[in-house]
Amino acid sequence: GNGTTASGISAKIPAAAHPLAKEPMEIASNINYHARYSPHFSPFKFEAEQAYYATAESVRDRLIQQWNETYLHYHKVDPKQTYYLSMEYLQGRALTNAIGNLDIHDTYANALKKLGHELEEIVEQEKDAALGNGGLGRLASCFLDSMATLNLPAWGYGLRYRYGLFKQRITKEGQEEFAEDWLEKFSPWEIVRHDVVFPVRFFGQVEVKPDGSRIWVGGEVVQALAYDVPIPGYKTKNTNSLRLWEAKAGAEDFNLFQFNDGQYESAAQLHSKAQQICAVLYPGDATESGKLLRLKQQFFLCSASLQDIIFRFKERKDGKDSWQWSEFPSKVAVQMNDTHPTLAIPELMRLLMDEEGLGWDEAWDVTTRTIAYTNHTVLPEALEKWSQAVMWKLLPRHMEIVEEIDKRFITMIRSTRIDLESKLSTMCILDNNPQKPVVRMANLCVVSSHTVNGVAQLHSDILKAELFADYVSIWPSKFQNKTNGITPRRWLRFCSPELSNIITKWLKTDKWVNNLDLLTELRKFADNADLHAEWASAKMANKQRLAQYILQVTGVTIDPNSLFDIQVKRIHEYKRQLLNILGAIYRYKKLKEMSPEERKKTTPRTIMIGGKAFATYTNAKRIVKLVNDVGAVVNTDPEVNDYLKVVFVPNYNVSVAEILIPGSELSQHISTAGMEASGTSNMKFALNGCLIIGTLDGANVEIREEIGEENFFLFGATADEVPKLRKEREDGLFKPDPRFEEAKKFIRSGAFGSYDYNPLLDSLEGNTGYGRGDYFLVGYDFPSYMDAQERVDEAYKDRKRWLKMSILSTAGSGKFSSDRTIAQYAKEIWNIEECRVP
Ligand code: NBG
Repeated sequence: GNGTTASGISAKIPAAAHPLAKEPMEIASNINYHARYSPHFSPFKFEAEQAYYATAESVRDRLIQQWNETYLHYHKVDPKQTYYLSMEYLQGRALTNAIGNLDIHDTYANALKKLGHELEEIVEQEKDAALGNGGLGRLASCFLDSMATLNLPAWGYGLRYRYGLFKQRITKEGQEEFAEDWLEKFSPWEIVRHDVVFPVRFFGQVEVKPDGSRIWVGGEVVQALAYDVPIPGYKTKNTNSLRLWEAKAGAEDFNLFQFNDGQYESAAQLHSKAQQICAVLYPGDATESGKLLRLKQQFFLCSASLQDIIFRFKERKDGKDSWQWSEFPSKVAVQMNDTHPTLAIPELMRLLMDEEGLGWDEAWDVTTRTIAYTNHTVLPEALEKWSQAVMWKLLPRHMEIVEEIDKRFITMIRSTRIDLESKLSTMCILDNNPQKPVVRMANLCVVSSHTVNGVAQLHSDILKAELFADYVSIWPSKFQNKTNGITPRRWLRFCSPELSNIITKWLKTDKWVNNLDLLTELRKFADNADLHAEWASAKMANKQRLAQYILQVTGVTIDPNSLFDIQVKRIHEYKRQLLNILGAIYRYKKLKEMSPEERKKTTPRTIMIGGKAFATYTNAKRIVKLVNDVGAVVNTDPEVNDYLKVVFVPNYNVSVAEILIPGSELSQHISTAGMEASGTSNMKFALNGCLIIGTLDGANVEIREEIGEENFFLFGATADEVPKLRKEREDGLFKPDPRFEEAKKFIRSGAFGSYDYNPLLDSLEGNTGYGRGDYFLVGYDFPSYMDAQERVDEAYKDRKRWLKMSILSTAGSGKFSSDRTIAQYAKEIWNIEECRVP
């Protein structure tokens, strides 16, 4: 009926390329064109997968058009530009986001209908681009969206990992990891730039030239090849770029002689070495693996990106009158996303001195006026320290430069701040401890950056008061706060069209999508019965969609009328999924003890927990196993089934988050105070009208301020109480709450199977020490957590009150737009301005 032929591709609709098509018919023929003439599959098929690739390619034509215009415009205007260096980007899917930002969603949906397909089904064909571990990588992706939306001349730089974050499967043993092949077929969103190639060297030695200058020679040289992922802004022409580097060896590196001699492996040795560099994303999230390959990856990103930046700087200066290197910082801002790209500092110094001939002072001035650093954690295991021996071997010239930076820093302190002499051993960059000499990357960043920022107010305060306190006394104005944000496009407008339409209707404008502060207007209607009805029906639709999904991936049926309670994030002891599941266990036990009449008075709940555990993080994996074991018992217990379900959501990623978050009513952000730098899913949940149960940690503090303390279920110790509480615990002064003891005992009794949970439970007992002796204060916070949960149950019974709180959560979320965050970075750190493509 829709005119498709046996070949699947519509014969009635012509195949023609219209990169700028506006009408559904033109778009349909554009999609048809790609299905026929960019064939990635055998012809005669036009099923969902083929339709996805053809659709994506037709959208890509438009993105390329805008990208080219953007590049030319920036070239002509030559504004100062920002280069965001990050080892991680958690982009997720691109299709819905692209057609949403280009404002062509409905036209594409119509066009696909003409071709016999539903857009909603087509978009499901896309694999997530998961080139990141967690919040840090997703933040980088939200930032790219905001930079384009705000028309800022800004680029992302990263690596094109062959295998991104692993795929998680749950078996009887718990979590298992599998390689996720996001490039299995190919990605239609990347454009290879065969003309953008830079050499990157490793190993080798430093030679001194007759004039005394130094030069790095020898070793291995691989080529960095650029792949551009276009990043469209929302309802603007500006389309920026995420440039991902791939490592390649050249034909000259292939030893034909050896190959002909039958030595196939050694003939292609350099090729396989090059391939290893971008083979996998390193498991990062708050743990670091001190691997040579990881250091190679970091240097590869920094070197390729800086060569590209310098190339572009010179290119734009070509043909103009004279220019100076001292102008570089007025054209270039480099932002380091955590310490992973720290090598940008010595690499920029090296390029300026050894390649461009600048002296130390001039190179140092340029470097320190260009580079800024964002810190994302205070966890000691995540503060990178590289072995000096490894660094000397891999990057001999850079180590000379780092030594010199350190030496000059120490001299400066000794000559100007003798009072800090006793602090020097922790402040300097090289830790020369003979047992294990290391380079402290965070110290190198602080010493060499013009600005250092934390990612939420509390976190930035802690940085200034503790981790970087001694530097604050030297450079008080170097330290800033930039509270994280999320893009309202992906995290509300596109993932919940239902709620978005209601907001647009009540605000009488859709301008909130890129001016999120407008949401405060919703406060006026917080008690309006009509809004309540609409709000509740949107939430119900999203809950039903979520229930469908849960059934499909876990086989568990959940009731959309129960309270949907979600905790999704990487599994880590400091994030305290263990507190959540212990609470669920206690709830289960109490339900079992109740009479059927008493049970009927409780608030039915569905607790969903999802997240990946780092493959070698044993306790995190035990937590995953425990959640699954509890679910297996609770979900098949007919006595409690109508009142409680516990579901582990497998393989949590960006696309799964886009289903979970809109359907949530309560979410848990319950880290030990002072340990979660910011958190960003808390912002996504609140924006979607989900209430938060949480501690005073990270951005929770600011969320609570914005949405009102009466709309936030607060519990737990505060960050400043934590050290004292740990000490008390250590001194045996802690008296556990009987509910806490009861929950642990219940697990030990074998209620959830025979798996040995003692090591996990033992981590909640005994003397404190990092990672044991209840360092994360689960026991201390348990009673106040349970009390807060009771307040949740009560509040949920009052529908009106709950809906009002839900509306006020959304209404108070304006501050947490990444547009606000990026506007602040642009003004207060980068000093860049809008450069709108006409
Ligand atoms: C993470 C923090 C989160 C924060 C994100 C983004 C690292 C090193 N840090 O709290 O744990 O939201 O960064 O800033 O991954």
